[in-house]
Amino acid sequence: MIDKSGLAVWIDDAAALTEEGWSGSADAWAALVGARDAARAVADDKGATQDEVDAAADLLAGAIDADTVKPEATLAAPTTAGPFSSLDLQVDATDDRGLSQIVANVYKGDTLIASTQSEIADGALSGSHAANVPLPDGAYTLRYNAHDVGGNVSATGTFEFTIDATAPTATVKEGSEFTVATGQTYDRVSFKLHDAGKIDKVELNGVVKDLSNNNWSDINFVAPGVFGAVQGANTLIVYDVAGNTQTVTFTLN
Ligand SMILES: [Ca+2]
Ligand SMILES: [Ca+2]
Ligand SMILES: [Ca+2]
Repeated sequence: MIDKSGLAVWIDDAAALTEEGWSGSADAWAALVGARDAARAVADDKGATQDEVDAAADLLAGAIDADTVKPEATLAAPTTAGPFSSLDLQVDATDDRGLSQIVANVYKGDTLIASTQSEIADGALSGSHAANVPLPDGAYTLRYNAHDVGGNVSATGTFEFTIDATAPTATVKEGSEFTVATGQTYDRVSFKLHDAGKIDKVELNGVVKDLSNNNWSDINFVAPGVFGAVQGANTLIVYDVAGNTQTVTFTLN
């Protein structure tokens, strides 16, 4: 005697489900419809064996029990809008059943500039995707999400940031009140500093002088004993807010 009672229960359960009410992926719904129709055929087949009945019931049960819960993706980095000399990103994700992929794409306006992703092995319940993306100077939008093994996709998060990959400039200021040159060396020297992404600070022979963050700045009246300056060779490193540097060497008398 073939027992089809278990199969009948799963068919009833499947009949109660509608595509409109289905919160899972389209692929999972298609699999459910296929399993449901196959189960009905087996139920109607008077010649079906118990193995065929049990297999149809298992297939339908698995399709009904599909993963219908979306993963969640969160942006771990960046945490500020920059500017950065390049993009260091990290997206963390979790899922109730298992992740398959985490994606982070960089857009300029509506144009995709760079796509990065990590495959998550073995359906791990949590995962992380990190990437470094070199980009030209400008304003960008990061869009990121996570996919689970059931084909569900998390909400897509967005984050605006700017890139400044251009080093600042340092120009010797003219005028004897600022700069006194004797050939290739100086009694004293002053610099005009500029950066489109704003000057942050200078470092003179390892001595850091923080400057208010502005596009234009100055480092004036550098002479031995001032700001870490010494007689002989000096090294001035100018930093912008993004961390790009310009190194200037000069000799003081
Ligand atoms: Ca899921
Ligand atoms: Ca810059
Ligand atoms: Ca500063």
